[in-house]
Amino acid sequence: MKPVAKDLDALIVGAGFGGIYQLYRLRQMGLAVKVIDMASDVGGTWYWNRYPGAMSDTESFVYRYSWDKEDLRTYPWTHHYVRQADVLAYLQHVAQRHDLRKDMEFNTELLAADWDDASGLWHVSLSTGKTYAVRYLITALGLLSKANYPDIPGIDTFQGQMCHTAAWPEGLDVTEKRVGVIGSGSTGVQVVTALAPKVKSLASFQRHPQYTVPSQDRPVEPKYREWVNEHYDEIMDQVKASDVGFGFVESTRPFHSIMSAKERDTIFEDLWRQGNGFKFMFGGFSDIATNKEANEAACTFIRNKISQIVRDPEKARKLQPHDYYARRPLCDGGYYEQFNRPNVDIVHLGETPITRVTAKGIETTAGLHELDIIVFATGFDAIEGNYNRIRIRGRNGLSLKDYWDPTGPTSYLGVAVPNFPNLLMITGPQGPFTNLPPAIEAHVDLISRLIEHAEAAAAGARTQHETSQTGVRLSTSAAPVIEAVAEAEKEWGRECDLEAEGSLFKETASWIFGQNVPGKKYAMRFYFGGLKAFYGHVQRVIDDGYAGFRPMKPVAEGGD
Ligand code: FAD
Ligand code: NA7
Repeated sequence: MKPVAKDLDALIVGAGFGGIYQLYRLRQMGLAVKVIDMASDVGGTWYWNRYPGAMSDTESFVYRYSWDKEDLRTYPWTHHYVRQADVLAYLQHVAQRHDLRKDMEFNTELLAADWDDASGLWHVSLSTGKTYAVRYLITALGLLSKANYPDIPGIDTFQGQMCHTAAWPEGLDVTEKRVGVIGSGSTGVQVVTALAPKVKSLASFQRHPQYTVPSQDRPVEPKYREWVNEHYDEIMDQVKASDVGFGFVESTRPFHSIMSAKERDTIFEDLWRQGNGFKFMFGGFSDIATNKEANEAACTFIRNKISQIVRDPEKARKLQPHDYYARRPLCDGGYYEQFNRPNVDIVHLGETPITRVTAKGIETTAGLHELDIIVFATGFDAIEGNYNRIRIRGRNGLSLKDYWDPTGPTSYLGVAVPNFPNLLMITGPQGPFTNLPPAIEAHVDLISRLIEHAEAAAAGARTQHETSQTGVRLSTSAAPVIEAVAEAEKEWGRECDLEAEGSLFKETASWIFGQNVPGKKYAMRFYFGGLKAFYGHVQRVIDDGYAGFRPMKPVAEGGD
C-alpha cells in the first residue's frame, strides 16, 4: 500500500496568544508548520471582542508574552490596563516582528480531524475545501471563542438591531438609541460602563448581580515604566512563581489572623483604592475564596460600597449580590456609578424575569422595555464548546465529544487526551485558572518539548531500522506519537479535584464549572493549584522522561 504523504509537521488552529507563540516555537525547531484561524487576522479574543469598553483585567505589564525580552522592554503601553485595540495591535506587532504571517491562513475554519493509526497522521478538513495530512494537530482555540446566545422566545421577531459583544458590528451607532444589555459578567460590566454616557437610555437586564471593584486604570508614568523595565526579569519570574500570575504578591495572611473589624476594613479599603479584581480577592487575605466568613466580609464591604455609590436605593438594592464572591473576580472603570445617570436602569431578572422578546423590545413580567438595540453580553460556551463544534475523531473513530460526554471535558495537564494521539491542546480543559499569557506559555513550552522528544525518539527508531539491514520498510512504530495514558489523565483529574477542594468557586454557578449554558455538565474544568504548582508538575513530568505519556523512547520494529 502506498504510504500516506505528510503535508505538514504541525497544523495549529487559532491565531491568538497561544497559536502565535506555538508557531514561533515550532518554526525555531525547523518544522513545517501552518496556523489557521477563522478570523481574517491574528488576535483571537482581541480580534473578535470589539465591543465598546473591551479591555483586559490583567494589568498591562503582565498581559503579554515574557519570552521576547527586548520587546518586553521596548513595546509601548500607555495605561495600566490594555484596551482591545491595544492587545490586537500588540499581537499584530508580534506576528510582524517575527515574520509569522507567512505561515498563517485566515478565514479558514477547522471542520473535522481524523486520526489515522496506520500513517500516524491527522487528516484535517478545512472550510476552504482544503485537506491536509499532518503529524501534530495543535488546538489553540482559546477558552472563550464560542459565543453563547440565549434562547429567549420571540428573539427572531425583534425589529431593532441585535448583537453579541463578541461580534460587535463595525460602526454601530449607539448615540440617541435605547439599548438593552443582557448579561452582567465581566463583559456586561465593561459594555454598560462604556455605553451608558453615549446612549439615550440603557437597561441592564441582570440575572445575577456582580461583585466588581475598581480597576483604577490610569496613564502610565514614565518613572513607573522605567521601574518595570528595570525589574522585568524578576516580575516575570514572580508571575510564574505565583498562584494567579497577575503581577502582585498573593497574601498569606488568613482573614482570622486579624481580629479587628476596623483593621480588616482598612485592608479592603486599601485594596479598593489600589484596584484590580484579582488583587482584591487574593492580595489582602489568603482565604477569601475558601473561608465563608472571610468571603462574606469581602461581600459586605462591596455591598456597602454599592450603597454608597448608587444614590437611588432601589437601584442599589437590585445591584447588590447575595451569593458568594467566587466567580472570576471583576474590575471596572466606574460601573456602579453609571446607575446614577437618569438614563440608566437596572432590571433584576430574579424579580422580573424576561418573558419574551417582541418586535419592539424585551418584555419582562413587569412590562415591555422598548429598545432599538439589544446587546447580548451573555458570555461563551466555554472550553469544550470550542472543541465540540469540530468533528474530532481519534483512535478507532472515537469522537472527542463522545469521549467527554459522560464526565465533562478532561485531559492530562490541559494538553493531551488518551485515544487522541498527537492532538495537543493549548489551554485545554483542566489547565491552570490564572492570568492566561503565562499559562499559555507553560502549555506551549510543554507541547514544544513533547514534540522535540517525540521527533528525536522517532528519528532514533528510524536510524535503528536503517542499520538493521533487514530491508523491511519503515514501520508506523517509527512515526512520532505523543499520547497521554488513561491513568495519568485520571490522576490529573483527581489532582484538579483536590486543588478545588474547599473553594467557594465550586459552590457558585458560573462558566468556570459549565453552569452558564443550559445542558452543560457541571465538571472540574480548571486546575486551581496555581501557576507555580503547575510549572512544577510540568517540570516533574519532563524530568521523569515524560511520565504519563506513552513511552517515546526509540523503539524497534513492530514494538512501541
Ligand atoms: P483566543 O484568543 O480565544 O484565540 C482562539 C482563536 O481560535 C480564535 O481566533 C478563533 O477564531 C480560533 N478558532 C477557534 N475555533 C476554530 C476553528 N474550528 N477553526 C479555526 N479557528 C478557530 N485573560 C486574561 O488572562 N486576562 C484578561 O484580562 C482577559 N480579558 C479578557 C476579556 C475578554 C472580553 C475575553 C473574551 C477574554 C479575556 N481573557 C483574559 C481571556 C483571553 O481569551 C485570553 O487571555 C487569551 O487572549 C486567549 O488566547 P488564546 O490564543 O488561547 O485563545
Ligand atoms: P459570563 O461571565 O459568563 O457572563 C455572562 C452574563 O450573561 C452573566 O451575567 C449571565 O447571567 C448572563 N446570561 C447568560 N445567559 C443569560 C440568559 N439566558 N438570560 C439572562 N442573562 C443571561 O461572560 P462574560 O463574557 O461576561 O465573561 C467571560 C469571561 O471573559 C470573563 O470571565 C473574563 O475572563 C473575560 P448569570 O450570571 O449566569 O446568571
